[in-house]
Amino acid sequence: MDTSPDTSFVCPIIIEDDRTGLDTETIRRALRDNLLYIQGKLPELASKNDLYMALAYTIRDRLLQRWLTTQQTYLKKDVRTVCYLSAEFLVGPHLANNLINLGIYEQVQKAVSESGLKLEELIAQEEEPGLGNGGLGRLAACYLDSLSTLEIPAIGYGIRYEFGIFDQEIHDGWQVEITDKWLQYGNPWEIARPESSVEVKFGGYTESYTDENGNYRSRWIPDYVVKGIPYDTPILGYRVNTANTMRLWKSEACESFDFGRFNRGDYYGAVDNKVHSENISKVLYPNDEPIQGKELRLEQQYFFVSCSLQDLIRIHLYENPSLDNFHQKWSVQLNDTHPSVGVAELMRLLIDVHHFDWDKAWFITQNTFAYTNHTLLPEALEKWPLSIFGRLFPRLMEIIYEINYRFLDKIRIIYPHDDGKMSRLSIIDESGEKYVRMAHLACVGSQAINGVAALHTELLKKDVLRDFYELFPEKFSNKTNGVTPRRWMVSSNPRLTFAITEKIGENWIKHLEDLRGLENYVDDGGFRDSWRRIKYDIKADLANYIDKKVGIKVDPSTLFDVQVKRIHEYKRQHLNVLHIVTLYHRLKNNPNLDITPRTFIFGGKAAPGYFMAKLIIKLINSVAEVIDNDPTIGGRLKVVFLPDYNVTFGQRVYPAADLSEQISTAGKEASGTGNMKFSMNGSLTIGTLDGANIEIREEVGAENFFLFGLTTEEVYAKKAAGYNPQEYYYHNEELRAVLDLIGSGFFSRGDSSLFRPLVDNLIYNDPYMLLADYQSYIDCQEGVGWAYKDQEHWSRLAILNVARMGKFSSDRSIREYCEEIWRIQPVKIELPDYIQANA
Ligand code: GL2
Repeated sequence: MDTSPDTSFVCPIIIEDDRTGLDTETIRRALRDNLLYIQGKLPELASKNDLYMALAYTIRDRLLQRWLTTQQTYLKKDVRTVCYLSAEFLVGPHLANNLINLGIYEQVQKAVSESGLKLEELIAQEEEPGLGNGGLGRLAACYLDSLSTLEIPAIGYGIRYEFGIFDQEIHDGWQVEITDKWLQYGNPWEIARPESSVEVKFGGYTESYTDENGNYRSRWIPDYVVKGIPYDTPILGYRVNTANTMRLWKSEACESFDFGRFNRGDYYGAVDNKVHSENISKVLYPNDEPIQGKELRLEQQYFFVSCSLQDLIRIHLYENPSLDNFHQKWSVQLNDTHPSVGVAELMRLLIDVHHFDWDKAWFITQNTFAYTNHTLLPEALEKWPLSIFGRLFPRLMEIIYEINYRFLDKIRIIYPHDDGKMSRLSIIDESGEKYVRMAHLACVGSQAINGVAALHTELLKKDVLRDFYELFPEKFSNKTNGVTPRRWMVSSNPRLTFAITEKIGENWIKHLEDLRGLENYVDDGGFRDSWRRIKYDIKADLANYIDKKVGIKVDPSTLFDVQVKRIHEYKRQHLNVLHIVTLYHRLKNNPNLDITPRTFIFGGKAAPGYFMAKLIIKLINSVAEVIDNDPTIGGRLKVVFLPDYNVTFGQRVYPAADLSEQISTAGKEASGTGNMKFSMNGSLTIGTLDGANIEIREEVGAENFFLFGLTTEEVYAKKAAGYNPQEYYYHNEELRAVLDLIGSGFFSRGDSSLFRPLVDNLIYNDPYMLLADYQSYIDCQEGVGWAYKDQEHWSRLAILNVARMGKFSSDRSIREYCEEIWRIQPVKIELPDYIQANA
């Protein structure tokens, strides 16, 4: 079958094409058409999902010209392109975002309502692609949005997991994981490109041979070969014509059956290969931090990286005579170490397939890659046992040995007789069982290394990657994370967007620094009034949602105190619980105590194998139940755990929060990005000096931020001096009462063993120093309560928070990457005349 482009086909496109028009009437016609001809449904039998699908196809049609024109322009202009390699892209639902970016929300709303439907209901039909765990995957999605909006040539490469992050249900207070079947009714936003499939080798052995020019070469004879099929999704920028591509790879067997085996009667053996190949892109590993030792995870990483690099090389050779200038045309960003095997794979492709000599290949490789580190947790630094790595990728193992050998040769000259240095820097960890250290491979093979918030980058330099920093300080820089205001303000908070735009125009959506203009209105009583009304309405909507979802009635006039993020001990959801139990305990002792009524809202998934995180979820739900059923509390405290926290739910909850909980142990959260989303939507932060909290506080002003807890230095010092949580337990009566209450079985129907592991862990171990930060947190929360009572004052702080969040747009982050790491310029995309321009 011939799948190459056939240039003899000439067919002009008609101007008033139903697939490109942006006016209400054309959209209405197109919607009806797609319902009939794509969904195959008559209107009277169409389900909401059919209508959603018809609308999604209608909108996708309007992206296609922009997308194809973008790709064509890139090819014609032979541009430099950034390629973002990420094992996760947590993009969230596409429909509403595309409507906003195209500027046709109102037209579509009208077109839909003329057909007797509600746009919001159709938007709610979309099954979100949960192809990520949390912050890291969501950051990749925000960056794709900004890359397109800033008109930067870019491709995002990842894995098209058939099953994304699990859906979470709560049964009897416990998390239960349900398979995420996001593809079961089809995905209208993607286009499969089987004609661009590539093959990836696994296992087997290598052999050397002499080529026709007398050069020694290595050949990889694999055990099996897996096919990667790309699925493309257009990512449109905000009110620009640029639509970049997110290309996700699905794995398949090269042959459906191994006929040799089949004929020999080994039916199961023949099917085995197919099953194994398809398994590679089957499921996202649901751990927030790297997974150690799971062979399939390593296969996933190599699979998508090899597919992507082969794809880049093919695109490159389409426009360029050789790969000599590969590094001048592509900048490949490694989103954490998950894709860092790419360093060895590009070397292999250049040397084995394209016959470069080592030095030239290494020059190109080093100048192609850049590496972002996303974690400070030592246990999260990814390393793979040599035994697994070498068995799966025998040729890459040889290449890594060679890279390491040459690298250590240089180190020996710089630091003679320093064996400690050598073993600390080595890509191979030889201290016990041998491992490949992925961060070391990434550092050695990249031209730039960055952290994701100022503190994080400093700690990388001082601690985690210290030896590398000493060796090549010029490679290191900080790129503080950001989030896209298109999704996290415009799409998720239309009421606030309207109120802001009414005052300062709409420029802020693309230039978030312009929010500063809001400071002029902070003294305007009328503005503060409407600000509060808006917040109240949004909270009332969330209250309805909570009632529908979990059957708990909450009062929108109470302080909405929210912590939504992955459940992890270092994020300290249980510190939040200690505060709740403290308030409860105080109210029990003094029923007339004057406290600010609060609704505590939690959301987040625990890794399925993470016992303590799951116990924290159970604790939250148990405390919620007891407090809710205690008439003496009289609604002054409510605790809600909302199941299945995801992007869609995030869009609902950030706008409704009054208080954002960012309470990780200082020095543990690399950056955080939820902290930014809350603050942009006018909630105040209670937080430690950790990750991007520090920069948020710097921007919004110390007086507009509730700070508590130990600093990173204090944490280190306390640990070094032999931290003993029991001292806090014995010296702080209230803390002891709270821990004892939890340990006594009071919240667990008398079962005093249930929360024992959690309580004991705090009293005798407390690795995340909750007890050390407890009093400071409780005092700070008291300040929050008082501040909230003065609503005028609170609104002032909230407005100032929003006004000063300009720095945290992902547009700013992407500009910094472009200028300082990628050296890539924007490229304007001009649509052909017959396409109707954006609104
Ligand atoms: C994380 C960090 O934990 C988080 O602090 C950071 O904001 C994001 C994005 O840089 O990256 N690292 C990581 O492995 N996950 C994160 O969310 N999963």
